[in-house]
Amino acid sequence: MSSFRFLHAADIHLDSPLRGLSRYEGLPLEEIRNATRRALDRLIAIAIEEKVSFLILAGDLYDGSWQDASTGLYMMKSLSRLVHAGIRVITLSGNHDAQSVIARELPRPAGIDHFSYDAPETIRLEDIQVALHGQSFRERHVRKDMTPTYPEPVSGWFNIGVLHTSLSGYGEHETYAPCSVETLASKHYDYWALGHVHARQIVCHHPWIVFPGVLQGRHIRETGTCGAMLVSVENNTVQSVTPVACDVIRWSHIVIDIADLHDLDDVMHAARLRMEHALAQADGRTVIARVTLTGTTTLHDSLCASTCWQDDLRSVAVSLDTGQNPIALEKLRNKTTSPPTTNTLHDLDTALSKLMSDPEFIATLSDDFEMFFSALPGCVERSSLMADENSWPLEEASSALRARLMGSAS
Ligand SMILES: [Mn+2]
Repeated sequence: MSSFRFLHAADIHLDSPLRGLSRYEGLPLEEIRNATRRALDRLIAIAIEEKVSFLILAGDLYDGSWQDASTGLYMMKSLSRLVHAGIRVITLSGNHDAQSVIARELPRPAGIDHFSYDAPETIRLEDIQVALHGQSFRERHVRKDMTPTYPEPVSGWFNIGVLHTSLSGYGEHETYAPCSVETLASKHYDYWALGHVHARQIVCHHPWIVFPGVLQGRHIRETGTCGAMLVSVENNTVQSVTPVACDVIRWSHIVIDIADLHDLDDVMHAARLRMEHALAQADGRTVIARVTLTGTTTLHDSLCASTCWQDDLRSVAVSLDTGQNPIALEKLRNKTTSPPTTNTLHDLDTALSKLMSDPEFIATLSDDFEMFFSALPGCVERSSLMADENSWPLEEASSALRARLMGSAS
């Protein structure tokens, strides 16, 4: 029975670009370019600071084949620092860094263990009696559940399953090595160190099934704190699973409903407050924000007519830069709508009246009604829905529509 701590991370996607940024003056490009490397630096620093026994990287260390060897060399240099500090490293390949995807591999120094591509295997840390079970992806697309062939737990030891998986399906994440909480639980391991799903999530506490999430958010759908999980084990029992932030750039989606604002100055003021809040939340990190304006407003037309407000908003962002904690704008979205005007209503009403007096239009409607009636179950009498054989309920429909339109304007 031993006590130790370890770090569980996944989805580093080293050197993958941060996406969706439009270039403009004031965008900290250099900082953005190196974000995934600096997040890895933080992970390494935390591992050393926290004196963990080992680090698990559960797949997608790389985003795909390297542009050049420097990506792989940076990873090896970083992990070697842990080895020198006496911290073991256990890595696994996922879909993005499957054997068939990464054109070449660099030799790994002793102290870094990489799960086999051929079959599930057990890596044993004898001194602390920890058994890690796992298998790397050979091909990018793994469609079958990999867990049935995972080894039996080592009795009396602390057992960890390492797996890159979409579990039973997670929204936008493609299906890889599908499995369920039940199949994972049936292996009788103590902790499942998963990777692939980029949103941090503790799926289950008995056993622990954990996605640490992406190490550094890379686009506007990866907002909020990103990093790794610090796991504390005492007498072979997990005491705590604590998220630790490793990201150096924080993505934030700021949605502002401007329905109640009167002019663009008010919009800028509201945006400033929200940006200040995002910066305060980011704890010294650079923030990349998308600002989306919503709501039904008379400002809609002027927002559409000019792009000046976008420059104004960028200017607000730039003015918040204290020199160490900038906020950059990824994109500005105008999703406001214009309130219906009396003119629009009048136009609609005229169009409706015109249609109702158009015999051709009435004929097509009659066909629709005919289809509707023929689809009704036999027990519904046609006569209960129509005043007489040749009168469709058109007047009722059009006056109901008129009433709705007038109602929305008031
Ligand atoms: Mn993946």
